[in-house]
Amino acid sequence: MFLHQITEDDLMKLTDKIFIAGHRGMVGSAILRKLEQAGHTQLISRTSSELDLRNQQDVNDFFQKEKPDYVFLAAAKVGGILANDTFRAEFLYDNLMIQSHIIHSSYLHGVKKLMFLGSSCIYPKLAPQPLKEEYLLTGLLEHTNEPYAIAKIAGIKMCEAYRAQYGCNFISVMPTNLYGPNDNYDLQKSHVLPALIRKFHEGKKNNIPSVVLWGTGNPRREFLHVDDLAEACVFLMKTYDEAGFLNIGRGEDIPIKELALLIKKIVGYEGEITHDTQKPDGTPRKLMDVSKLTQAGWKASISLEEGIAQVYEGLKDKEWY
Ligand code: GFB
Repeated sequence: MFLHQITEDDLMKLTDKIFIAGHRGMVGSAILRKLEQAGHTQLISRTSSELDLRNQQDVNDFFQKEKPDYVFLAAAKVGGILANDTFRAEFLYDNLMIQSHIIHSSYLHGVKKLMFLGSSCIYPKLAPQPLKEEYLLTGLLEHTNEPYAIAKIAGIKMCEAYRAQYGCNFISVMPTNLYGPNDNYDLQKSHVLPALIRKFHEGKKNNIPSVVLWGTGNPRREFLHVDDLAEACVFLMKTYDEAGFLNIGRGEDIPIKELALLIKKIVGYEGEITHDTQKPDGTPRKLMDVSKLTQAGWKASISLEEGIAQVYEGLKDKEWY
């Protein structure tokens, strides 16, 4: 399919077939909710037991059969800093396989438009802040999540290459750290925000005198609610057709130790906070420059405090609650 002048016919219609890869994950389920709320009726999804995205033949057979018009590539093997550093081979192999098979089959079967979702960890560990899209590949990556970052960078480059050689309208977006419904609360594999909500809650419930924070608490992180991300993704799928990828964030960050105090307050935990400095700090900072996104016409709206309070409210069904 050759990239032609984008016309009215190319805009994502409510009756177009849309494949959300990774629809049970935190990002995929948020995009699915947004599309359903907008009135889209032809939404296609497969669980990982129905379709192993690491199997090229199965992915191609699926595209052959379903012929989606649009694809949100939100399927990935994801995790926090410890999971990334522990399962390095799986983070590289699974993500390379999943994204390569979906991007290639989307090309073979004439998908109108594909959105590839990456992550803010693609940037060099010590890049200037806030992170501009042009800083990609200008320095060494953070060791703990290098396999995942390399896979995501390969996905960006694959979308660019398929646009250049085949005229595919494949776009890439790089969200900052995310939180929200369907997050992972496994204390070894999760990201910091859900981990601290669970630790402070269990501390309060079981009267535990102190909660352990990994690392020094000095790194800074930016957090975006996944419903904000999903809204940005649907907006950009309808309006953004350029070659370059886009950062998606809120444009402000917080030191981990302050995040801990905020979550402690929201949960109502009254004990102490101690530091396990044997655990890695990871990247000192990864604040996204969101000026390209702002120019594209989208801005985040859910504040960190209201977002965390809303997430905490929704956890009552968890077995550890
Ligand atoms: O969220 P997190 O695991 O991932 O860690 P990254 C962020 C910071 O929080 C690190 C600290 O400095 C952690 O040491 N932290 C403090 C904790 N307490 C905890 C805790 O109980 N659990 C966790 N997990 N962290 C990830 C990348 O990096 O960012 C992924 O590894 C992905 O590939 C993701 O890019 C968005 O923000 O450091």
